[in-house]
Amino acid sequence: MSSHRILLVNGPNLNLLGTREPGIYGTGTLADAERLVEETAGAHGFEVRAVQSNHEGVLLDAIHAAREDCAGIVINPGGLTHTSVVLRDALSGVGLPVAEVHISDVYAREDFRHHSYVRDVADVHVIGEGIPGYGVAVERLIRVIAGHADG
Ligand code: CA2
Repeated sequence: MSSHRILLVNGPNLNLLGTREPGIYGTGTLADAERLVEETAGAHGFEVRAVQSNHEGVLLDAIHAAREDCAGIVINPGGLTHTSVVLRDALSGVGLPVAEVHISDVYAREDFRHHSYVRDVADVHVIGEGIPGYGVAVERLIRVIAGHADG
């Protein structure tokens, strides 16, 4: 492993966390999620680069750049989970370990949220555990980075 940095990617609308829909997403904010990932990763000696964007191309550029200096990616793609072949291609293209996170239980929601283009290019899946799920995801991702196949 050449790098001790993790890329944290949050997709469209996740900047709205904590402002609306607390019944689905809770009351925590994007800053809370980012802090949790930083603290959890930091305890294992990893730095975090956090990116949130409402623009797909910005997310793709961040994922491509991770190839140079990151050991793995934690991503909540937001609604792009269910629509984006290009996001999936970017993740498989960089070849880093990936943890897919969803705050809500997408399988208990509308049918269109049941399919994920990211699912089978991710090594770790944490779904429906709220904001604490980001901490679980980074712990499991670091296990994969360290060479434990089961995450
Ligand atoms: O549960 C998740 O983490 C999701 O990735 C969140 C996405 C949704 O499209 C996915 O199906 C599941 C939506 C993020 C939007 O977050 C908001 C937060 C507060 C208010 C409005 C939107």
